[in-house]
Amino acid sequence: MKYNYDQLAERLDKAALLKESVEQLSNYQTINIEEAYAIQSISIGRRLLREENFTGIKLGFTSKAKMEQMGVHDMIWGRLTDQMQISQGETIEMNQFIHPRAEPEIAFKISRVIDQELTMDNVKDYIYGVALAIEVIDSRYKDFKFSLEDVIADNCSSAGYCIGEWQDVNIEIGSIPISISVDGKPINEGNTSAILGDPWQSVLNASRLAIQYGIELQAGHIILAGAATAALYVEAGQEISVDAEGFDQVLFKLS
Ligand code: OOG
Ligand code: MG
Repeated sequence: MKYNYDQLAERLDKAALLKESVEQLSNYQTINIEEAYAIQSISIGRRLLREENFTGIKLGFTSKAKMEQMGVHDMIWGRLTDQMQISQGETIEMNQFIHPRAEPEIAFKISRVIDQELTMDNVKDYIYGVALAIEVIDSRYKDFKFSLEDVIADNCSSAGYCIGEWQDVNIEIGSIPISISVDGKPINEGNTSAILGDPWQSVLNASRLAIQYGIELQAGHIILAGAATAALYVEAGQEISVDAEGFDQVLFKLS
C-alpha cells in the first residue's frame, strides 16, 4: 500500500479544512469499499478530536436521479456532525465550502437508541419526528468527480444540513411532490417516492448499517434519507429553499 488509511484520511480532512479540492484517491491507489469506510471513520475521528459532535448519519444515492447524476450504482452512508448544522433561515458563507451543491431531503429524528435492525412494523417506535431538509454536499475531490470508494472515504461529500420544523411521524411522506428552488424559482422537482420507493426505507437501511458498522444511533440523532432529485450547484447571494406538500418551507441563504 502506497499510503496508509491515516494518511488518506488526513488528506481528505485537510482538504475540507483548507477548502481546497484534492485528487481522487482512486487515481493513485486502489481501495475497496470496506477500506473506504475505514478511511471515512478515521477522517471523521479527526473532526471529533477537534470537539465536533456526532449528530447522526446520512444515506446517499438512494434515488436513481442521484445515482445517474454522479455515475455511481450503490447506496452509501456518511457521518454527520454538529459543525454541519445550518439553522432554518440562516445565512451561511460560501467561502466555507469548495464547490457546494444542495439537494432536497427528508430528515428523521431518533427517539430512542436503535439497538436492532428496524422493520416497517416497528420503525415509528424509534422515530420522534419527520422534517423537510436541505443537504449541502461539497466533494473534497477536484471537479466533484469520484468513484464509489472515493466518495465513501470522503464521508459521502457531507458538508451541511438544514432541517425544517419537526412533524408527527404519521405525516404522509411516502409519495409527495418535493422541489428545490433558487430565489423562489423551482429548479429540480421530484417526488419522495424516488427515495428507495419510500423514505422510511432509508431509516430501515440506516438501522441495518448502524448495527453492521457499530454506530450508536441514540435519541436526538438524525437520519437523512438521501436526495429525492439531482443536486444543484449553489452560489453566493442565492436563497435556497425546499418545499414539499404538507410541510412548511425550509430555507437558507448564501453570502
Ligand atoms: C454524494 C452524496 C450523495 C445523496 O443524497 O444522494 C447524497 C454526492 O453526490 O456527492 O448525499
Ligand atoms: Mg444527500
